Amino acid sequence: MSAGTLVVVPTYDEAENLELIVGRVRAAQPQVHLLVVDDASPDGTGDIADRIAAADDHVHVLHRAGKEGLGAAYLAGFAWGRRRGYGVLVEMDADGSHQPEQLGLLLDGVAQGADLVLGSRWVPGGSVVNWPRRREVLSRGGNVYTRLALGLSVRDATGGYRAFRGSTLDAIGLDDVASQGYCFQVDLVRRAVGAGLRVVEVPITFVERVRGTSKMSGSIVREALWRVTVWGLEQRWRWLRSVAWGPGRPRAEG
Ligand SMILES: Nc1nc2c(ncn2[C@@H]2O[C@H](COP(=O)(O)OP(=O)(O)OP(=O)(O)O)[C@@H](O)[C@H]2O)c(=O)[nH]1
Ligand SMILES: [Mg+2]
Repeated sequence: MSAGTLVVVPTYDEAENLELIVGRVRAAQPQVHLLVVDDASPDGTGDIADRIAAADDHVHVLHRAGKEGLGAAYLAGFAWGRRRGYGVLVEMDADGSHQPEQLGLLLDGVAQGADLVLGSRWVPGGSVVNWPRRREVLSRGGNVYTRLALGLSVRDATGGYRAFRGSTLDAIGLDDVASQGYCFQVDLVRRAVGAGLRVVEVPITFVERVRGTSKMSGSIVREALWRVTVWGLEQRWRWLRSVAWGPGRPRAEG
């Protein structure tokens, strides 16, 4: 199974979307496996996932006790996949925003040697369909701020359609990842870049969800803003300290 690919799909109240998205992934890439990570959705998404999994040996389900956010769901899904030896782990939303028909672009990037492939709305060729203006402004603005604060060169650090080589997840150390929403995505990119791994962006077309409700909230945006700011300040402080004292000087605080 070490060469296998696992698409991790976190779900919270996606009853209207799940069957559709699983079917599209199965049709687009019949060899890949899917793991639905459901946080006890009140609308019965978990039961739908169980029913699909019972009829298809490429579909698996991880049930969690309650809603803990996107980041925690992905960490649980990644751990599940790594324990079973999957060599490539993919993040994909259940709401159809990440088109399974474009999954091949991400997998090609890994096959060509990338450690992390980001599906990117904000590189040439990338786009969003049916997004309200304010969402586009928020995403573009958030990405500009992230680039400036963290010195990252990627154009879309907040997107959630990406493929990780398994060794990438092992290398970046997931044990102390605490962030949840958009900043979970930023955190994983910054760790991969910081570890010197090969991060590439491929253009995707992001389609606004047609069914179900968004879990995006003001608190997710605020969490991203303050965490990115703190990471940026920490980076600058480390840089200033190395300029002032040199990298070789032992740290007094140990
Ligand atoms: N397991 C789990 N999944 C979640 C949680 N929050 C969101 N999700 C799922 O994560 C994916 C992305 O969530 P969305 O609500 O689409 O959020 P978004 O894509 O940032 O926002 P929109 O663009 O407005 O849809 C969807 O598949 C959700 O069902 C959570 O707390 N637990
Ligand atoms: Mg969405």
